[in-house]
Amino acid sequence: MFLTLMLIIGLVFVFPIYLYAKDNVVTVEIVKYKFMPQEITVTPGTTVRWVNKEKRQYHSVWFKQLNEVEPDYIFPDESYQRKFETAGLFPYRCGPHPEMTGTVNVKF
Ligand SMILES: [Cu+2]
Repeated sequence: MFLTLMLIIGLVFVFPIYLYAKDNVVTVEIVKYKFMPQEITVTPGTTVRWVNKEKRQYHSVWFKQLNEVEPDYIFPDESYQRKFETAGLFPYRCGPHPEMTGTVNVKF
C-alpha cells in the first residue's frame, strides 16, 4: 500500500517535472559558420544551448543589440547557454563573424 502510494506520488509529481525540465532546453548547432536553425521560437523559461559542432573554428553567441559585452568564444564541442524568461525577439550574432546571425523568438 505504501509503495503503491509512493509510486503514484512519483508518477503524478516527479515525472511531469522531469518532462518539463527535459523539454525546456532547446539546442542550436553551430555548423559551417551557421546557426542551425537560424531562427527558433521558444516559450518563456526555455534555455537555449548553442553547441559548436565545427572541427576547428571557434565562435561566440553575442546579444550585441542588448548592449551586452561579447561572451567568451566557444570552441569545438563546447557550448554556451542562456535562459529566456521574457517574451520578445532576441537577435544575436557571432563576434568574430558578423555575417553569422540568428534570432531567438520567445513567445507564449
Ligand atoms: Cu563565428
